[in-house]
Amino acid sequence: MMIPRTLTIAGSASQGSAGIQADLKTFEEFNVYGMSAVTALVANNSITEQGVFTQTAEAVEAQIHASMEHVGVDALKTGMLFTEPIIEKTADLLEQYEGAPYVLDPVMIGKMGTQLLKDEAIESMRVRLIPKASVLTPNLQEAGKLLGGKVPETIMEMEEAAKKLHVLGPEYVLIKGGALSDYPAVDLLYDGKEVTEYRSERVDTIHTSGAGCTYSAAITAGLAKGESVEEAVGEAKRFVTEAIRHALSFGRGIGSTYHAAYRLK
Ligand code: PXL
Repeated sequence: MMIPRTLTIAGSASQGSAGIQADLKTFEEFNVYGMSAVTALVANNSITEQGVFTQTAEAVEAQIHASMEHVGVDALKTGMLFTEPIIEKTADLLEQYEGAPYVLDPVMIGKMGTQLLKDEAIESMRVRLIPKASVLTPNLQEAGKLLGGKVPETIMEMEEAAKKLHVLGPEYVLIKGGALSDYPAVDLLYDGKEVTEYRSERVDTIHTSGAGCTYSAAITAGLAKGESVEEAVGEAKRFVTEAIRHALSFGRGIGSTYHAAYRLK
């Protein structure tokens, strides 16, 4: 039997809410085969991300080769990449194995404030990876950093940022407005011509750890199945909204999105 094959190149979030744990759980929910290349280990809990233990670019390379050569990949995503050498290596390998749709989630800062991408690596993400992306999925803060400007504060500013990010070379930009607390949860998808709006009601919760990872993993799963970007984003938005609505309030701080909520509702 064959099922669509997906790969996440991302960090391990020990708490289980974000990173490769969120990605693999989400892939399973979409009935696609999930593989991983681990870039770093983050020892996190609901209060703090305590330690970041990075992997070498060679370790990441060996893992990516294993998936690409021995199984094959129908769609992939990147999450926390952390260092410039890891970004450079990932970009080299994407050139070598080009073809599969690629979702770039430009993970920069954890919910508890830990830096998950080194400042000096932002330029290499901009130059080497963003032009290769089928879909770039920044939140507002990440959009501001990638553009070297201010963080968008209105839907109009989100639209401007999406258009500027598109100039960097991805096929689509999906800018996520979850942090705009005066609005429903509005995300904008821009393909270079048209802006499509995806809207859900705002769920009143602080327990959103892993929401961005889950969203981009769900989009990756849809693309692996051969869906269009518009279809994959629509389904992923519904999936992540349920994961947030039924979030799990573990610990004393920020709890986890519930990756199985969509199936169980
Ligand atoms: O949610 C962002 C994120 C992504 N990847 C890893 C993380 C986190 C947040 O903690 O630990 C590995």
